[in-house]
Amino acid sequence: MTPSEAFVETLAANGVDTIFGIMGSAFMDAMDIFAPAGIRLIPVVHEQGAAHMADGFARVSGRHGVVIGQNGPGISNCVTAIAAAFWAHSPVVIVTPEAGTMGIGLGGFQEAHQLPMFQEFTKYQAHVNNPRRMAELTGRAFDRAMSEIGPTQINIPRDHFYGEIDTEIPQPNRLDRGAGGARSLEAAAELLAQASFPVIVAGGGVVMADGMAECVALAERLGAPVVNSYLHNDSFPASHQQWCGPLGYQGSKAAMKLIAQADVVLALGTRLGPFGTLPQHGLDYWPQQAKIIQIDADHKMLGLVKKIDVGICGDARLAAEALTERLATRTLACDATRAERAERTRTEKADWEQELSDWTHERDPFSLDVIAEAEQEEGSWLHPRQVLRELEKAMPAHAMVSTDIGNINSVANSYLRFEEPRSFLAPMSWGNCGYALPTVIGAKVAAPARPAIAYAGDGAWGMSMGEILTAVRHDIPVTAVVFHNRQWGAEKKNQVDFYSRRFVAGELDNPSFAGIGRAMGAEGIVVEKLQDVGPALQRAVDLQLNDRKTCVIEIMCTRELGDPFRRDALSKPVRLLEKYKDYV
Ligand SMILES: Cc1ncc(C[n+]2csc(CCOP(=O)(O)OP(=O)(O)O)c2C)c(N)n1
Ligand SMILES: [Mg+2]
Repeated sequence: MTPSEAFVETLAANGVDTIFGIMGSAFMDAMDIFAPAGIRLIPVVHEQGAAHMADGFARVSGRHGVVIGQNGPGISNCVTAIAAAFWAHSPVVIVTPEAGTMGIGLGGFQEAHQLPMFQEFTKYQAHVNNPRRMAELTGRAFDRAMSEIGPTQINIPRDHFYGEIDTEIPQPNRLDRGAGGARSLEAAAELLAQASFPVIVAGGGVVMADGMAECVALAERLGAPVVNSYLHNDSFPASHQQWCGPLGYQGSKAAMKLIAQADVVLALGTRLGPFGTLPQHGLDYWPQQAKIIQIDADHKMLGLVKKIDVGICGDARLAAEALTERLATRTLACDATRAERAERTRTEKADWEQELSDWTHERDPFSLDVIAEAEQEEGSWLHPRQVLRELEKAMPAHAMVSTDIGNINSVANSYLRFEEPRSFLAPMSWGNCGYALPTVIGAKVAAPARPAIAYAGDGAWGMSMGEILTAVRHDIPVTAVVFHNRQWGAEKKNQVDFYSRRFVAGELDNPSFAGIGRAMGAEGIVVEKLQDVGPALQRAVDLQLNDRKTCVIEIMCTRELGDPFRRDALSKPVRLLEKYKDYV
C-alpha cells in the first residue's frame, strides 16, 4: 500500500470517523481517501477552532478527537487549543504534516520545527522518520493518547505520504486499568472506616473513567458530602442530597464550608491542582489537619500539590468500587453520625442557595458605581448574576455546556449543575479566552441529540465567533450565550482592585452580536429584560433540536464585576521613577 493508505487505514482501525481541520496540500494525498475510509473532515474557520472541537469531541465521546492542518501556519494555529486539551486530559491526536525532508532547513515555504511547539502540551510525539513506519507510529500516537489520557502528536514530513510500502496495520492496544495496589486501597479503607467526617472530592477522573455511579455508591456508603473539583461540576449528580457543588474560583460556599470540617478527604480522580484549591469568598477552606487520600490514574500527580497520607495509583471508577467493597461489611466510625452529617450538609446547601438567590448583583463600590451609571444610560442592562440564575432555571435536560474565560463566565460556576458526566467543558487550568464556542461545536458532533450551549463574554466571543460559520455551514446546530458587558471585564477587575481604576485597553465598543450571527446564517436574539432570559434560552434550544438552527443570544449586561481570578497573584503597584509616581 502507499503510506497515505497506511495512515488512513490506521485511523480507521482506531475508529476515527471525524477529523477537524482545514485542508492543505501537505496531506491532500491522504485526505483524498478519507471518505472511502468512512472519515468526515469537518472544515473550520481557524485551526485553533479545529483543535478545540477535537477536544470537545473527545471529552464528550470518550473517543479520540483528531485535528489536522497545513504544515507551518495551519499547525502553529493549533498550539493554544492543544494546550487547553492537555490540561483537560483530553485524548486528542494532532496530525501535523511537516515541510518535506529534502527542503527542511533551507527556509522554504511553511517550514517550521513542529515538535518543539507541542512538546510541553503532548503526552507523546511521534515523527515519521521513514514512510515504512507510518502505520506503526500513527497507531502508537492513538494508543498513547488513551493510555496517557492526553494529547499526542504524529508529525509527518509531507513527502512521506508518497511511495509504496509493505506494512501491517496495528490493531489498537488499549490499557486494561486497575483499581490500584492492594496495600494502598487497604490503607485508604482503614482511614475511611475511622473517619468521623469524611468528604469526597469528585474530580475529572470520575468523568473520564465513567465512574459516576461508583462514586455515588461510595459516597452513599459513607454518607459523605461530595464536592466537585474545580470546573468538574459534572462529576456528581447535582440532584443528589450529598452533592455540595464545586470548590475553587466562584465555587460553592457550602462545598468549602463542609470540606473545611473534614477529618478525612478522599480526592477521587483529581490532581488537586493549585488554582482549583485557592481560598475563595474569603474562605481558606483546605483542611490542613485532615488525612488526605488521593486517587489518580497518573502516579506523578499523587502528593504533587497537596500533602497526602495515602496515594492510590488507579482508575477512579475501579478504585471507588474497590473501596466500597472493602467498606461494605465494616462498621464505620461515621455510621453513628450519618443523620447529623446529612443535616449539616442540608443546612449548608440551603444557606448557600439562599445566599445565591439574594445575591442579585455585586455590591463592591465599583460595581455600585457602574450600576448607577447604567441606570442613566440608554438601553437596559441586566445584572449578570440574575441572568445566570435564569439561565440555570431554563437549562434543558442532558445539556452540554461550555464556558469561556471571563468574569461572568467564572461567576457562572456557581450556577452550573449537571446530572450526568461529560456535560461540562471549560478551559480548565489553561484558561484561554476563545474556548467555549468551538469546543461545544465538537461536543455537538459527538452527541448530536444533546443540547449544546456555549457561554462567552463579549471579548472572548470576538476571538471565537467566526466558528458560527462552521456550525451553520456544516449543520452542527449549537446555542451561544454572549454576555455583552462592553469590556474585557475579568482583567479590568484587576485595574479596579490594584490600579485605582486606571483603565487601559479594557473597553469594548461592540457591534450587535446577534446581528453578526444573523449575517452568518444563524438566528440572533437580543435580551434586555430579565424575564426574557429563560424563554430566549428555551427558544434557542428548541431551534437547535427541532429546526437544526444555530442561535446567538446576546444578553446586555451591566459592567459590574465579581471577584477576580488572581487576587493571590497581584500586588499594589510600586513606582520608583519620578515620572511614574502618580501611578500607584
Ligand atoms: C487567549 C487569552 N487572552 C487573554 C487572556 C486574559 N484574559 C482573561 S479574562 C479576560 C477578559 C475576558 O473578557 P470577556 O470575554 O468580555 O468576559 P468578561 O470578563 O467581560 O465577562 C482576558 C483578556 C486570556 N485568559 N486568554
Ligand atoms: Mg466582557
